[in-house]
This record gives sequence, structure tokens and C-alpha cells, in this order.
Amino acid sequence: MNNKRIIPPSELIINEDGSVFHLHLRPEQLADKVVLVGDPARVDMVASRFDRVECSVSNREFHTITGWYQGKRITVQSHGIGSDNIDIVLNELDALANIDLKTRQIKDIFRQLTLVRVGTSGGLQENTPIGAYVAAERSIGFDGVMYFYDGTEKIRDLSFEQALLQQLEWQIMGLKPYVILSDRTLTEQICGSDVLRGVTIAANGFYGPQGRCLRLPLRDPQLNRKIQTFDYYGSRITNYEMESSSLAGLAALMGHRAVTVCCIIAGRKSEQMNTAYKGSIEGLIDLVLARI
Ligand code: R1P
Repeated sequence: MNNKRIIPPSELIINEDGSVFHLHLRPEQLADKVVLVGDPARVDMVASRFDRVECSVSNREFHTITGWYQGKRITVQSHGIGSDNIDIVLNELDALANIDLKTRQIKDIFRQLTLVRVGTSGGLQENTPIGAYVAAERSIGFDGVMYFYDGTEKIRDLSFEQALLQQLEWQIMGLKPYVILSDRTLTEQICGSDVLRGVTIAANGFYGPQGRCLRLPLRDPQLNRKIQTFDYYGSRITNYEMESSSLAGLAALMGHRAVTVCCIIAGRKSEQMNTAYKGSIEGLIDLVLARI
């Protein structure tokens, strides 16, 4: 890619105030450390722990606060639900860091971001009960975002993908999940005895794509049984959420560090649900703020 290419206004959209199109942020409002959350209200929960707030910006589902936590400058931002939103968030955060918005050219010096998504999740195994914290050491994308970018074969775990495809027998649906490893050093930084290293599925929906059956019958009623019994050299699939795959994948392609860590609020095996999970997510936020 020619670094001196001038990126046209229809590809990199800048608002009149100099902010990027969806996030409405200007470059100086972004910290190197970014905590990502799905729910805009969770941004305030994170920022309530800050010692000082620099700015607060909201547009659509993207609510952002940058401030200081125990001497660290941190941006906390909501991304809404789904991998398609992560495509917007990662591209616009990276543009803020690595594209000169005035000249529309890629900067000569790369600025690396550290991105930790703090989410909620459904547990799939006995060792991922409600209340557990699970980091996505590997992320399985049921979505298709990464297929639109070049060079993914370098960051995908192709042999894990092959084994999973055989187990799922998804030829019937014509879909192929992709598998990405999260940033190793960041995963180590966030994990401890209190955070399990897991294999997280980012599903491209909440109901059918996670094997939930309400009124519509599922194409593959055995989906969760196949997922729960899958074993790749001792590695089991631990949980479902909806964003970790494209977050890990886009960050890896761009050169940023990223990982998703979730608190388990639904037990898909035990068929239990904890709707009062505020304390659990607050505990995870405290862990991440201390370790990021
Ligand atoms: C679905 O209810 C949402 O919850 C999970 C899923 O990934 C999806 O975004 O995470 P968050 O609680 O972080 O949004």
C-alpha cells in the first residue's frame, strides 16, 4: 500500500469539527490505552472510577470518555453490539492514531493502541460457570468481517479452523468460521488466577447463531452439542459473545494489541441466567483498569 496515497473523503469521512465520522472523536481525544464495552451506559461505569475526566463525546451507540486512572491515560468507549460495529470502531480508532486527518495520508510513525474489550458472555463448559471471567486467547468468528481484508491467512489459526469445520459440518450452511489468536503479551497481562484463558466464539447473532431456539426452528439443532464437545489438543470452546473475532483480527492486521475478556452471565449448559450481573462486571472492570 502506498503510504502517500491521499485517502478520499468518501473513504475516510471527517466531520466539520475535524472528528471521525461515527465516533465523533478528534485525534487528541484518544489515549493509547482503550477499554471497549458494548453498552454505552457501561462507559459511565468505567469512567466513574477515573480520577479525572478530559472529555466525553457521544454519537449513536458510540459513547467515549477519556480520562486518567491512577496515572494512566485511558479512553473508554462503547461499540454497541456485533462484529460489524467493531469494523467501524477499529478503523476509526486506527485512523485517529495513524492517519493525518488534515492531509489524509498515513503517518510515517506508527502509534500502537492497546485495546481491551470488557464484555458479557454465555459460558459453554462446566469450568465457565456464571460469575467466571474468561479471556479470549483464541477467538472464533462466525461473522464474515475478516474475509473482506487481505492477509488474514497470516494471523488465522488455519489448522484449528480446519478441525472445527469438520466438527461443525457447516458445509450444509456454506459458512466457514475463522480463528484468530489474541495478542499474547496483552492476554498474559490481563489474565491471572482470577481470569481463565479461553476460546471464545464471536457469533453473528444472539439467537439462532448461538443455538437459541424461540419460535424459529434451527438449521442445526446440534450446534451447541458439537461446540461443547469439540476438543483441539486439549483446548475447549469456553464461551459465546459477539465481537472478539473481528477485534482480535483487525487489531492484529493493523499492528495493535487487543484482547476480549468477559464475565459469564449465562450458563448455556446449566440453562441458567444471571440478570443481576452488575457486581460481576464491576469486578472485571476493576481488574482490567488495574492491569491495562
Ligand atoms: C448481546 O447481549 C451483547 O452482549 C455481549 C455480546 O457480545 C453482545 O454485544 O457483550 P456486551 O455485554 O459487551 O455487549
